[in-house]
Amino acid sequence: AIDAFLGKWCLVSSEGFEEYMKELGVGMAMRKMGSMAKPDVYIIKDGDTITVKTESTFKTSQFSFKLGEKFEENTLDGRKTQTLVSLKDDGSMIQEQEWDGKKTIITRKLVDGQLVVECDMNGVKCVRVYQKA
Ligand code: DKA
Repeated sequence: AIDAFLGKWCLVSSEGFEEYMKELGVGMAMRKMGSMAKPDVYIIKDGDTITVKTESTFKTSQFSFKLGEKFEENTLDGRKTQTLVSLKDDGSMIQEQEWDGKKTIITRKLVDGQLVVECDMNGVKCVRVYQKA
């Protein structure tokens, strides 16, 4: 079921990202760069290891995981989180990040062939849409 997520994706729209980053605690300089970046995201599978690589002129980073197994993630904005990625029955992929007693959830789902990424931190939500390259 993860297979539909695999490939190269290009950001085509973004709503509420600035506010979401602010709620995460991202500083102003990085928020500016984050808002301007139009990243390409590669989702790759090798056996049961999945890698999500985010590439932009501003920064490139990646994380790898196995579904249902907690791991330590170093996020683009420099947080070190305990992260768990799982697949829900409806086919969406849920990434839960926990750090310093805080928590954010990033949900990825496929809608009409596009990858829709929804981020939620304390109810501050953002939606980013990617198109298959
Ligand atoms: C995405 O994949 C968004 C994922 C959330 C990134 C949060 C931190 C970014 C700071 C520059 O489109």
